[in-house]
Amino acid sequence: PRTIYLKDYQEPDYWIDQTDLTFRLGEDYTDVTAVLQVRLNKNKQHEHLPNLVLDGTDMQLLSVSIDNQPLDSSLYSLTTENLSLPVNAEQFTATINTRIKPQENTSLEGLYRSNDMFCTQCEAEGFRKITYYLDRPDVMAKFSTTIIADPKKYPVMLSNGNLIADENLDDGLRKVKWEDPFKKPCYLFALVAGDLACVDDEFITHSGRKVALKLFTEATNVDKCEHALLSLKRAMKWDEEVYGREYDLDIFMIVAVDHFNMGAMENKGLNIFNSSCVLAKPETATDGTYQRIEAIVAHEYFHNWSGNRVTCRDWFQLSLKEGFTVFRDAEFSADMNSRPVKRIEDANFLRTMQFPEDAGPTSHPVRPASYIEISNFYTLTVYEKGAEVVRMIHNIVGKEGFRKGSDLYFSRHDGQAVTTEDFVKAMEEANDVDLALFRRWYTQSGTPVVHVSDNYDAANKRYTLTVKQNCPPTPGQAEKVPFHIPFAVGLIDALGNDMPLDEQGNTTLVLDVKEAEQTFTFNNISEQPLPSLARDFSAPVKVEYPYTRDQLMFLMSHDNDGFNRWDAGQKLAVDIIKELVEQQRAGMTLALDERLVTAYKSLLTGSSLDKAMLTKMLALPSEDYVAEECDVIYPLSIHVARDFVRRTLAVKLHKQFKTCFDANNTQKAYQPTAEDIAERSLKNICLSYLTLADEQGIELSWQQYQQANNMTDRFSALSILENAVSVKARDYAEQALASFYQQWQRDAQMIEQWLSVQAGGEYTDLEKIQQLMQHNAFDMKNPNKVRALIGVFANRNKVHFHRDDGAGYAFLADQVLVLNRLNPQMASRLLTPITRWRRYDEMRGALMKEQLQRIMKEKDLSKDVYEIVSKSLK
Ligand code: HT7
Ligand code: ZN
Repeated sequence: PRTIYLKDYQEPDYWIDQTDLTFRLGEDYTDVTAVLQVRLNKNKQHEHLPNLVLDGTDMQLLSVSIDNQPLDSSLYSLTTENLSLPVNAEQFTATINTRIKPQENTSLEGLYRSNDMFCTQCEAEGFRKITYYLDRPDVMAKFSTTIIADPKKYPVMLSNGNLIADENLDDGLRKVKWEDPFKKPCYLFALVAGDLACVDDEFITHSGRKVALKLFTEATNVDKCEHALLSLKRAMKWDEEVYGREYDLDIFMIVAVDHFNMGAMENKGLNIFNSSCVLAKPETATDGTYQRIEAIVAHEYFHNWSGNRVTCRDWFQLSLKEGFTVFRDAEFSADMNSRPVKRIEDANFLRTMQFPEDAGPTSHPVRPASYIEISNFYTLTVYEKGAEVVRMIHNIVGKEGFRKGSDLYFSRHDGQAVTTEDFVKAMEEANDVDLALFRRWYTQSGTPVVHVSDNYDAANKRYTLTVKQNCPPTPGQAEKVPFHIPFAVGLIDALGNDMPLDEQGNTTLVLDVKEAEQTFTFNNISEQPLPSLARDFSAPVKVEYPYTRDQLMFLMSHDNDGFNRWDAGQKLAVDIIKELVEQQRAGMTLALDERLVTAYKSLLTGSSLDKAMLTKMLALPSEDYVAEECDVIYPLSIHVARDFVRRTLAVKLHKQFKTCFDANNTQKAYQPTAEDIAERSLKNICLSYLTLADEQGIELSWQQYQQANNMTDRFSALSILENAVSVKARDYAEQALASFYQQWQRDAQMIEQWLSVQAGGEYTDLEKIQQLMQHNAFDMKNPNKVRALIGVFANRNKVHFHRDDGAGYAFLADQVLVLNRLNPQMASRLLTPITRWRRYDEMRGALMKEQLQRIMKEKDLSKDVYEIVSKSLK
């Protein structure tokens, strides 16, 4: 397979100004007519008129004509990837007729079927499976879409923009026409046809325009639409208030589909959502689902400006829209819920999931320099680290400065396809700042490590911090130059108060770290302080400072920065768990440092933290995060060590957990408000500790499972029971799973939950997973089911996936090979856990590598899988 390089970018030879599509949707096949108004790109030098080379794959070409003159097949050339047409005028009309088979399309790219409906997914390069086209984001055209289909089977027929014609044809078919007044790249094209119910709402924009909001779903789900519509209206209002961005069409539609490779897609005026990311009602959705829906609905809506009105020049610029939009949705969620808790969740996610990517074989910069298959670059680096890069700019230029920069960016580039460089330039120019060094965040991969040492000179009341940065080598980047790191610092006195750090009395200063080594001096510091470093996770870096366990306990109860207060607890727990991992590996009896018990006790009894924050503080670092902090990963030892800590805390603090549980077990009517979500999360974390302590805890969970008035409480109880060891708990778990299935077998999202709670269960072995794959509930062609069963098993069920004989890895490789043919995007994503083989103990590393080599030998490897496997073996 061919590697594509950013350095080779060139404008296209031709532009397409207008694209008129006609779809005849049939049961066996669909015929597509594309009428393209093509114009020579005069920015480029041409000695003669080059051929028009269109992208296209997996379809049958029926006919082509240029300016209404049919072209004989001897006049054009056709390969499995391109159609090359001769050109003899600077402007012309190309008409292309193709036949496609959505019914057979299991890749879920292009036009495909989900249950009984037709739908599309064109980002990144799916449009080329619909018709021959210049499938690249810098080619922006105005589109019209005509859909002809049987109205009995497909009473709803949708596309981008506004409905401009609707007629019944003589042959019993119906024809509708949609027109999108905004020019767009083809990746934002969408079509949906099916027998769908619609829930209507409306939004009045800042300037008084009425926008019709429509959420389409299968009729059985109309009672699950309210939350998404509420979230949408909140997002529309927030974007007007915070960014001055108003919606631009008179209609905004969302469609829920069951078969979808990712969460959702921001097609202009017609967002398509994975059902699991849009549908919710209290009986079936957990608090986590409610919050995820709010965030994803907002994310896709925000793309209307950051992505659609201003789009990407090429796919190397993906973070231009994704990093910026993730930053926008994170700020929205912070405003709707708890800001410090959202920051903790995001930073924790980045450190746990993106840091390993940045240190692994597929490590790449936020703006990658090359790719084989662009679908492999919808990564945590492009999305989440990209959002952190935007956040750093926000912090450097300040809130008002950022608004000035975004205003300039949107007005300067409206209707254009641009680069991350254009974004940074707009920020620079609007604020008169120099971001020259800062740009390295876009081009260098890897996670910088910041080593901090300090010195207090009591005689001169002077405190110095010496900051050294380095970034480990990553594939293709052996040497790095220093990053510009905004490093937010506070100094804490012996009583736990923040010290003033400058004449204005500021207690947090952002140090501009720009060199490999720098020293910063603080004067008038009256006593030896304890530093609070990288406050609010001010940069996506690892910070090394030799805190003692006592100092971490002090920060846990005194740091005024919410993120660092939480992080002190994480650091303390990681340090203790790592010590236990060593004890376990040495065959010693495990002994827990009592200080962790003391710290947790004071959290439960004496702290003034709000409930959401307290829940975060009471959660131990995940096994994945501990693994990330280890030089060599011994997954089973980490599991045993962490489990030992949980059980010891559960027993020693039983009384405190019970008191906290009782105080928060208020049995209110369900509402997904931030306050109630926090209360439920605190209650349920207490319940999980109580269940570890004794049989009474197990009875309490069983009671909660049976009596809960909402899915958050019911599902928490189910998952606690599913992971509890006693015979009684196993019996309750079995009963609960059976009744859960009985009740919800017709609800797709509930079945996904049912599969995932089992897949991650401590007592679910590989044989049980294989049994579940044969169950009616499972479907290899449905990505949600694959993620829920196979994905959760490989990523969360550490005990059974990492079993000593390597059968877990062989199982994963088998499934990747099946998916390689059905759905390559899913196949390559599923591979991730074994690509990190170098991080594991020698035995496991070798077993994972063996499976990668086996996959590599497969004859028809997709580009998606080939790229990931070959990079992992390099
Ligand atoms: N922009 C959307 C990306 C997306 C996607 C990419 C590849 C394959 C399938 C996909 N479905 C959606 C989603 C987003 O970030 O908003
Ligand atoms: Zn996005």
